Amino acid sequence: MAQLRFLSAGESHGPVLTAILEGVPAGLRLDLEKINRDLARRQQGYGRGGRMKIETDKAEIVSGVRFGETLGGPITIQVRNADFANWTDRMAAFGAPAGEKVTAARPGHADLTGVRKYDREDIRDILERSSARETTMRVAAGGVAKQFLAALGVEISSRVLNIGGVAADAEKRSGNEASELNCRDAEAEERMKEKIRGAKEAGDTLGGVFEVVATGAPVGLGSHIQWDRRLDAQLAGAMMSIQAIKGVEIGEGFGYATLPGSLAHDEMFYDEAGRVVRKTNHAGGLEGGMTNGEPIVVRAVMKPIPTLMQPLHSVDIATKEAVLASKERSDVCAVSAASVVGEAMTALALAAAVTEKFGGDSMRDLLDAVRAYRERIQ
Ligand code: EPS
Repeated sequence: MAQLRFLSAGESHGPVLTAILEGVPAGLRLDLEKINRDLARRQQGYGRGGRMKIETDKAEIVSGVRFGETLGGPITIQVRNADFANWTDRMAAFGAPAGEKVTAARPGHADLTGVRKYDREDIRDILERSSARETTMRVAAGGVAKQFLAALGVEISSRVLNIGGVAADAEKRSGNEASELNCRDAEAEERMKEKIRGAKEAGDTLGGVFEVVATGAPVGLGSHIQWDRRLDAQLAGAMMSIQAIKGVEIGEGFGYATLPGSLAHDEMFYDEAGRVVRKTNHAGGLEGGMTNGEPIVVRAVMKPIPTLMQPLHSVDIATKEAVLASKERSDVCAVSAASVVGEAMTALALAAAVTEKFGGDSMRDLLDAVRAYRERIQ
């Protein structure tokens, strides 16, 4: 079975971040600049911290691509951490330990459970890997998946819908493209920024909601046949795996709780050409765990970042005393960055479903298979 899979490696302040993406068919022409544009979009966002002034993330592809085309083998992508220059002693792979241990756990972070589970004495051994810096590699690998999907006519976009309780007008689906928060509602964005400024002054942080939409996906990705083959489950899992995400909904999602069945489902009609059309998309493009041809709509909620400049009550794992949680340089709000990561995870989940259904050796065979299938179900 063709499988597209992805691993990331690297610590937040280590020398380099790496992704290995396997299962991309041979013969896909890749544009490195497009990947780098997404990496830059992930770095932007009102409310990001000082680290983003240090980094200018750029992808280097070191395997699986030759003369701009994929070879069918694992694609290895690397992004260097510019900040490593300031951490060479504290993040050295070998040599004597340097730097003070982090011992005050942050509520809401992997810190406490991580040191217990992995038998570490320094919370840094946990936070370096649990850090959302890792999402750089999701965006890099997702950038390849996006270009793969684009060859089939699938386009993926995102927008921020809520930050700290300030909601955007969900009807505004375009406009305000130069947004600093990836928000299509310019007026709401100003209020979101004000809210972020207020949180920063108070030493606090904010979460929010973003939405990812994928259009043009072939009908019938995923399957109703088995629980783990349902694409909605795979998409939800992919989205939920993003650091700080605490809830995911597809289409109407939690809104279904208040709708009667008569208003909840997307009625089917024939158009003049005899094609099945829908006037609504409550299902968010997925019925029975399969794509139904409508736009795929996934929303996720991100909790506020757990690193607070006005720290919460916590415990010190070395002294066993009550302390305030550790303060590290961090972001006040990273919801717009998470929305770019959400695009990448959606792309990776959809690309895996495409290769599972249509095979994954060469782009020529895959595109032929997609074309024949689309003709059959017309
Ligand atoms: C993060 C803490 C901050 C963020 C980081 C995620 O990093 P630092 O500790 O170096 O200031 O900037 O995000 C990124 C580096 C990134 O690329 O998104 C954390 O603890 O999760």
